[in-house]
Amino acid sequence: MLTLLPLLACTDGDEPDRTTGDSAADSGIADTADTADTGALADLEPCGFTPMTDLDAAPDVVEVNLTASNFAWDPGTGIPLTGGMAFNEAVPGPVLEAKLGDRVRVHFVNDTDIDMSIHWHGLRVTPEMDGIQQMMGDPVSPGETFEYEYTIVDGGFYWFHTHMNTATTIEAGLYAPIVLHVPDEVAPDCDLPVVLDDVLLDEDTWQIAPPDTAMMKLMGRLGNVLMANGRSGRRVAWTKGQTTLLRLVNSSNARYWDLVLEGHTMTVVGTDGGFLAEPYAVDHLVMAPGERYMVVVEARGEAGESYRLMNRRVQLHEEDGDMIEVDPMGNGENPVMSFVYGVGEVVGAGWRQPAPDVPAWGAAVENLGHHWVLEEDMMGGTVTIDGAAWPDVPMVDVPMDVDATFEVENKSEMHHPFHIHGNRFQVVDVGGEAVAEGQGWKDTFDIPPRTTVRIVSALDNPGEWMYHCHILEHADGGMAGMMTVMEE
Ligand SMILES: [Cu+2]
Repeated sequence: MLTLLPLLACTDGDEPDRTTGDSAADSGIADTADTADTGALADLEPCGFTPMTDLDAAPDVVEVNLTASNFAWDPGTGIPLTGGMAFNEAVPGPVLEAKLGDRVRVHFVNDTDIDMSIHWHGLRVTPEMDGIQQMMGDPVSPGETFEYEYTIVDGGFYWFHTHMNTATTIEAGLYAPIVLHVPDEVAPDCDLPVVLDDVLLDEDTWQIAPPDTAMMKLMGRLGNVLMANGRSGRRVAWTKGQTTLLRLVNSSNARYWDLVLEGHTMTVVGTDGGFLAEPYAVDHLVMAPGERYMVVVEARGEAGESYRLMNRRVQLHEEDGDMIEVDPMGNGENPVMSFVYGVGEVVGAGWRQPAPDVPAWGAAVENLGHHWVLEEDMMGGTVTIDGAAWPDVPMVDVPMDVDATFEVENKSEMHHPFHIHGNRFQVVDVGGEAVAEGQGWKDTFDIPPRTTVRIVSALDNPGEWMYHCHILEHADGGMAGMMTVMEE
């Protein structure tokens, strides 16, 4: 039944010869025209990225042009998606690069045929620039422009995406990385954003499958093609000895990734909101939709060797009323990208952990800001927070500049990735079990089924902020509310 994914596995050497619409020529994350592992090195992408062009010469100002448009991009099948959309004609969109303290100006043009707003996921901007006020009141309509402007107050790895009809527009390709440098960062040999995504294609037309079924609205829309940086099968050049910083984001509508990198240890050096106090090594990494991790990898392989970045988690997606496994290799591997060693060896830059900006809170904070309850009624087909669906979820009011805990209780049988705009948080405990020290700032975190997660925040960014499940079908279906951080 599922014939698509084996074709896209990057270990295959027998991909059909198709004319490839090169979708990512301007993405900054280098593209390759050939996904087949031919053994040739000529098709390898350099390890790194090119940021969006900065139009302002001032050292502390980043000014860029950003246009959303209908754009047919190729997810690696060789067949461009006619229902696709893109920022600056690239999927993912071009990398927005800045540094702590910079003023960022984005000249946004909506060249699509639907209303839009841009959300800078994880950035502590002002409410007017967050995309939510526009969503609720004055969207950027087709043909219109909007000037987004904000100051960078956090370093690390973030992303931006549309925040209207998100389940449709993010599936269509409207997302891009944000790389924010901190002063004491030592540049690694390779700094590579990797956007993990999936897209659900109709297997007859190889185009984006029709709108969501009732089941998808409850279970989330899981794709049948897995992609890294907008397509399957990218091959990235590595050299023995080099240090790579992988900036990972899960932009999938609903898919949880369980990421492994063959033959290499990943050392987690940062999470959603910047660098950790204590890096830690992992052999796999679970990422909920919306989450980011920054990991460092030391390249230890030999010339000619190839190592796959894989999703080992098997999830089911619905197709013609049947539940289908996305597991082309039949063994939970699901490669999406590979790293291929060239000849030679370098003395790498190594990695020096930048100074973290993470207070040690722990269980000391007693002020309960709010206790949220997430529920999902499978029979009624509804998802709710505090017994209601957007826009009827009661407003949560909390005072500014007060350390407060929040509890998110998941009464459903599904995982929900909970995302809060405007203020950053740390996870204190999950199901009553304390999270180990070294935990960094988060803006998105998994709430396991039948579990309560406790988080803590300093609530230092005032205004009305949205919070919601980052399974986009749940967010669009009403699992979303607003919180006011009130200035005295
Ligand atoms: Cu959810």
